[in-house]
Amino acid sequence: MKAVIQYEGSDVKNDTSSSSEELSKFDLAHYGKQTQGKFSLTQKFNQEVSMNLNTEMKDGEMVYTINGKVFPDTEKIKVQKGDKVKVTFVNQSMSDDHPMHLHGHFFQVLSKNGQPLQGSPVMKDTLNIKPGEQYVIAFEADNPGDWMFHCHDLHHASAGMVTDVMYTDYHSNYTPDPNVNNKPE
Ligand SMILES: [Cu+2]
Repeated sequence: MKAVIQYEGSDVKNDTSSSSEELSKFDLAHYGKQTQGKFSLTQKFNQEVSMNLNTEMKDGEMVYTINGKVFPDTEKIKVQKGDKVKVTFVNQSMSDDHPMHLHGHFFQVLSKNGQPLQGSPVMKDTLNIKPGEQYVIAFEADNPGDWMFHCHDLHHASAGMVTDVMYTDYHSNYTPDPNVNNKPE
């Protein structure tokens, strides 16, 4: 889309398009200077989790699965405060992107398609995983609660691609109002 900006009362039209300019693509695997991040691929983790993301037909409906399961049957990630958790995402869908989003935490991206990140450590709370891609990320369980971990394509989330990070030593005293028709996705 292009829009010409012209100020009220002015006849000057010197706003030219820059659409032919090639802007460099952001590549998170080679962005900035390499420095020591919070996590590394070679360190010890308390847990290593695989999340295979897929698009499947189940009972005649298109669903979006984590390790072949749809929420609430997906495996929860159970943590204790201080745990360091490594997660490997693989997008097995033929044509669906899965922007995976973790509530309440930031994670570091450690590798993309088996290649360790070469630039600055990249911290995110959402990472888009394209079909066929594999990423390894890591986070520290430093924020007790029950947190959603889900695809941020909310159509995919509502059709299954949701799990939880649950702190085993945390108990919420919050009771949702049953009269509020709240759909968490
Ligand atoms: Cu998705």
